[in-house]
Amino acid sequence: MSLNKFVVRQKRKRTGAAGSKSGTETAGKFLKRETETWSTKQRETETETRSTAQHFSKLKAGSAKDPTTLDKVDSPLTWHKIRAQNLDLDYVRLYKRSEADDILRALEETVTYNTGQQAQVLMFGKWVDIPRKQSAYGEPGLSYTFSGNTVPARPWIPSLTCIRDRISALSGFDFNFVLVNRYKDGCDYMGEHKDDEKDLADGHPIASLSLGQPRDFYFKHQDSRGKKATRKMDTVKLVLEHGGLLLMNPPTNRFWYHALPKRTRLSDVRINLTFRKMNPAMCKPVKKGI
Ligand SMILES: O=C(O)CCC(=O)C(=O)O
Repeated sequence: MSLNKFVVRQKRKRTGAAGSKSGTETAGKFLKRETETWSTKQRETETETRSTAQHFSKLKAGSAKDPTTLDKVDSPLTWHKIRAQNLDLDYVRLYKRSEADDILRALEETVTYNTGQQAQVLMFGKWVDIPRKQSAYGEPGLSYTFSGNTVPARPWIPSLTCIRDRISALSGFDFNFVLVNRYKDGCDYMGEHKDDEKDLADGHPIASLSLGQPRDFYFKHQDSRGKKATRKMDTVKLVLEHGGLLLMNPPTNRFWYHALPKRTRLSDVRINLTFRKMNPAMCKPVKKGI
């Protein structure tokens, strides 16, 4: 399928989480811009659409489960491969709307978010509140350190393990940690960053599941950022849908920054789960008392 057809098809399918009108309109506008931008850069960014069986037969030998087993479970899934230089993404609408609604509801009831210094990051020498709510769950003793903040893993809860296990079965990778980000509305956001911290295991994708308000998401190559840019590379833009799973495969996070920008007119909640494989030997010790 050509890139244009993919984007247009995505546009037709797009609806706001829980039918949000504001979400639908904003996502629509974003995609209209995208259709124009993306059509001019087909040579640089390629997308490809394939079934789960085709998708896994293309993964490196040994890294994925038997594609025939996967197909029985997940045959309706359609994967989209998005590539640019050193960028390798897979996107699939993993959960249908009613399933995603149930998961979002369960997470709203069961996830506990960090407060106090656990909910802050160090920016230019000052502690500032994270512009969203955050938490982490995973194996005992694991933590994730970024921007001066060490987020310890709370013990796994069933509402997260069932998603983790589904994504593991589908991708063939195991995950021992999940970072949970909750955006109360479009004023909450995540700034440009790379997930290239030392405590992340090498060679492992980060699996990002989106629930709730669809939001714009973009990738910018490290050489093309800001005033010190050394070359011009197109920004890769996506809309992350309710129930959509994005796999950020290596080496994407070594070269590309990503961000979830503010969209102040959007009013609905979004929760994002990034399932990760942490390297226990590199995790900072966890302080007691969360
Ligand atoms: O909410 C999102 O989709 C962004 C998540 C993200 O960038 C991260 O966890 O590193």
